[in-house]
Amino acid sequence: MEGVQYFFICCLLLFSESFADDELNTRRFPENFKFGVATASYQVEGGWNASDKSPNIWDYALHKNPDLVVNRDNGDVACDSYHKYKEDVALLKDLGVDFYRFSLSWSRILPNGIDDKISVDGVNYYKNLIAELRNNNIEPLITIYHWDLPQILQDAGGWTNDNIVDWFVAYANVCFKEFGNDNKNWLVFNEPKQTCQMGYGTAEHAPFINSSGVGEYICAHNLLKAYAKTWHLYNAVYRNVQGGRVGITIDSSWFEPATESREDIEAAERGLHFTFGLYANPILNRDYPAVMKSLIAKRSSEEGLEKSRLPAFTEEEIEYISGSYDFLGVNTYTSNMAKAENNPDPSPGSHQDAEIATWQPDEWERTNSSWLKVTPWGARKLLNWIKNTYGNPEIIITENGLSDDDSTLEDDNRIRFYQSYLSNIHDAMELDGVNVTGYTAWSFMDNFEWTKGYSERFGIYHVDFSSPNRTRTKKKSATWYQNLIKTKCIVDECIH
Ligand code: PNW
Repeated sequence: MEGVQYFFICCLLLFSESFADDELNTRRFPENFKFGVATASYQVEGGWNASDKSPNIWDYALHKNPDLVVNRDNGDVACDSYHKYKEDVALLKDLGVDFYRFSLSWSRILPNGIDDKISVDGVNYYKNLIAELRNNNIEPLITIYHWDLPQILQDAGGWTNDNIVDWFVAYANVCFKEFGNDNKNWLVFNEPKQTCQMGYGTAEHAPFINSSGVGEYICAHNLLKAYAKTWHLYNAVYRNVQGGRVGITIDSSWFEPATESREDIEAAERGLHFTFGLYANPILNRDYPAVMKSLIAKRSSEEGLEKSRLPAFTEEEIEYISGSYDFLGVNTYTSNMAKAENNPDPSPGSHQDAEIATWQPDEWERTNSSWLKVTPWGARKLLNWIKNTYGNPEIIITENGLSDDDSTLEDDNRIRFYQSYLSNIHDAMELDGVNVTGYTAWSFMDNFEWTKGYSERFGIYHVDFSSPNRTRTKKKSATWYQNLIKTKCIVDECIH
């Protein structure tokens, strides 16, 4: 009998301990902490050939080869926000967000890619959207580039042609000039890793170029130079008159060492440097991460190459890029386990070059996206790593969210997801001193989830893609988020 009792007490303890891990932070977010929601041009706008807009790399690739996407979906109409922006802003107003993060379509503003001709209709679309937001007391947070390069520039090599540095800066200049009086926070790029690794490495995203370990690094190199030049342009020409701030959004999985061995801890650290550090280190510190430079140089020489596949910055470039930010955008979704790869794959590629093995254990809660497992603790660890690696920069979480399959508007899973991630983010702020000033839910509404089309739904508003009207309907999570914004509290009642 005593044994049975003991067994029960043990179970109870174990049970309550695992619950304790899940306990949510019951204090309010600071008064000045800002909440918003996000979208991106190709994922929501539609109007793919409205007025003089020219095709971007997604338009082009999906028209040419519709089978690249689940159900042959594409973004031709998407949520039709090009026509329905007033309705969108009315929903945002009701939701009560402090800001709305959206992106600009380069080929809508500059149909030729270069700045010889500015589209009046393209510029007016964004001016109208921004005015509508401002009239409703919602701050815009503009992403200048969220993956939709004008196809005409891709025809000339896109991000692997180093002329793109000037093409991009000319485009950014138009954006600052046209919209900078009304937009004070700029994200120059969204997730360069996906642009370069998936676009010019593994061919999973437009322009679907297969050049692992070569094209993807040239892309990164040009993108970093374009980024710094854009920041310096703003700094020299616009900052005094417009008074805004310029940063970049970088994403990474958290990498959790599989064991406490030095090899695995270093492997996990390498995972972070090869994904986050590739972009963050030149900007927030100096140059590419040392471990990337040495490992890629070693592997390149083993391949018989005279030069490293990772291009080198000059001293002058290192200096110019270093410190070119006013805040850092971070997208956080998931985690991976990491251990040292004992039999490294010798083929070129940013994944292979890192010489690590990564996986997501079966026990981790799944979502409707194969890569996205629910690991709220990883968000806290990633934030701490950024703080410790880069000297505690100001961070805005520019995306976080989960997908489901369109089966319910009662999306309790999504509410639990947001609660658990926000709880960890709040702990990172309060207990670990990470300087987070804002949070953005991905996404405002269901939208075109790249090669997964409309089969993966991230929205807190539902969109009916079978109706010509693209009817928006509030999900339960939107009601929950509305309350969070009002109370700054992630649970029913906060204690402080
Ligand atoms: C982000 N991963 O993409 C993008 O910024 C959004 O456009 C996208 O809709 C959203 O997250 C959801 O996917 C990611 O594999 C795509 O780790 C893939 C990954 C991370 C972010």
